[in-house]
Amino acid sequence: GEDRDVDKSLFKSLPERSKHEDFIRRAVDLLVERVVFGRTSRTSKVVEWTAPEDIKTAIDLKPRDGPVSHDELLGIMADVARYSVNTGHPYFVNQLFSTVDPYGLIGQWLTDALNPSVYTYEVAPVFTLMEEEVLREMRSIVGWPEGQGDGIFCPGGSVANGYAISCARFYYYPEIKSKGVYAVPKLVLFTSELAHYSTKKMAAFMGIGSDNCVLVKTDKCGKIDVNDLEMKITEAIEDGATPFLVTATAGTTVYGAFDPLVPIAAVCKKYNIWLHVDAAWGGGALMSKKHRHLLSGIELADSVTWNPHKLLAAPQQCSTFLIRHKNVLKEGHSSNAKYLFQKDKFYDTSYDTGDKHIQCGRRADVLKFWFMWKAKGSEGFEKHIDTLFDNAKYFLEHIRQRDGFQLVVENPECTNVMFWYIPTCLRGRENEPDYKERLNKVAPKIKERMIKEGSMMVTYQPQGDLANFFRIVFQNSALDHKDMVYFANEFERLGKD
Ligand code: ABU
Repeated sequence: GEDRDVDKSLFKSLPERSKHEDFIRRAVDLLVERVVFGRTSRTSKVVEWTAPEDIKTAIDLKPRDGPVSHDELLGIMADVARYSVNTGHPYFVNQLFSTVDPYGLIGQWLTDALNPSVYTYEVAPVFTLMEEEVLREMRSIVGWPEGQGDGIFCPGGSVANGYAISCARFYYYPEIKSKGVYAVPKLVLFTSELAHYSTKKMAAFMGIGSDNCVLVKTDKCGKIDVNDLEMKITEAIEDGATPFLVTATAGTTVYGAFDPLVPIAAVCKKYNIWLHVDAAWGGGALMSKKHRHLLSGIELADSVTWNPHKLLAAPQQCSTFLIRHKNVLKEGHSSNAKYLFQKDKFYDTSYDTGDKHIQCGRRADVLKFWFMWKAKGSEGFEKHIDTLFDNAKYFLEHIRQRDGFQLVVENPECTNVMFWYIPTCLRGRENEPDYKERLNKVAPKIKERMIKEGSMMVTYQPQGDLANFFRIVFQNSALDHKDMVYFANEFERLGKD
């Protein structure tokens, strides 16, 4: 009965339980009032910019020998929130993640309150089954019949892209698992010059070597050049190397470009190469009937990275690796530790799914996403995606018509919009020799002003020969057209000479 539940709770004795219960209730109130709702109105600041030395003064960061009181802890919580970036603010459009979804947040809190580690069914029964169901549904949305295959939640898109390398390599060369890189030919993989840096990084991490991650040219929209891909594959073969993987991108990090998956899949088939699609960013568009054509051909992939914490706005971190081949993850990564994955348990041990991961202990990232899915349904996600694309289109059309804005990519495909803001002092001076050098300084200056005022957060970057330009990213469907006008006005205000 209830008494037994209390005995089994976190708290050993009643006085201690009361003490902790009081603290937790006050802390949750503070979270709700000050963090979740207190800082997300459009009139509050996105960030309270503070220099490192001032944060060090404001918050006692050093762990101390003695405990501090609950009141002090609550004060510390408020300070941590105050000096942290308010990523749930509507004007935080800096990154490929932003808003804190209320259902996602509660799912995350429930996860943390349960404190699971998803490796065996015995310690994570619900999460194990939830993962199975959600991953199957995601595979089915990708387009694999009946959601066939396998998948995992993993710590970020970079790691998911690493799993693609590992699975592809194991698929062609199973001896890699025990004999290592010494037993296989010189392997090369291919991705576009605008793909996420993780593929190159993972090639280095996995002993393939970053030089053997060949970067393929892109066109002016940021899409991979399929002719260049095929040429580079044949060159590698002529040089005696063995191409084994192409990582295409569905939604590149900066331009939001979608590589043409159907012709890439044809090249992969011709040369017997694994096709991985990094849809960490763009994968969410699969939920929309209107926009899923952007990923057409994804069903031809051998594996896919798809991060619900990006376009679908699940809380950080929620990242998946999906694979069409049923047993490769398990066979490629299992190590059968007997202290954890005992085969003589009383239940069906195929539910002990942890051994297909390279991690041991693992957060249950599924619940927050599952809970959001339950709360909104697939149609809620579809509406969210359609709103994001609509806002991006509105912003694009708006700045097209305003003086001082110049687009980097005329027709961006995703919800990233890239542009230069040209202050009046630089307008009409494009042909002057120091124009690019001066333009290069504009974005960092505007960024400094916006951060110091806390009025919005938008990132900038150079790209190849291009001077620093802004990339605004729409990932929060609580924004509306008025916000789009606000952003343009802000660039104009902050970009005054
Ligand atoms: N994969 C992380 C992307 C970071 C960003 O541009 O928001």
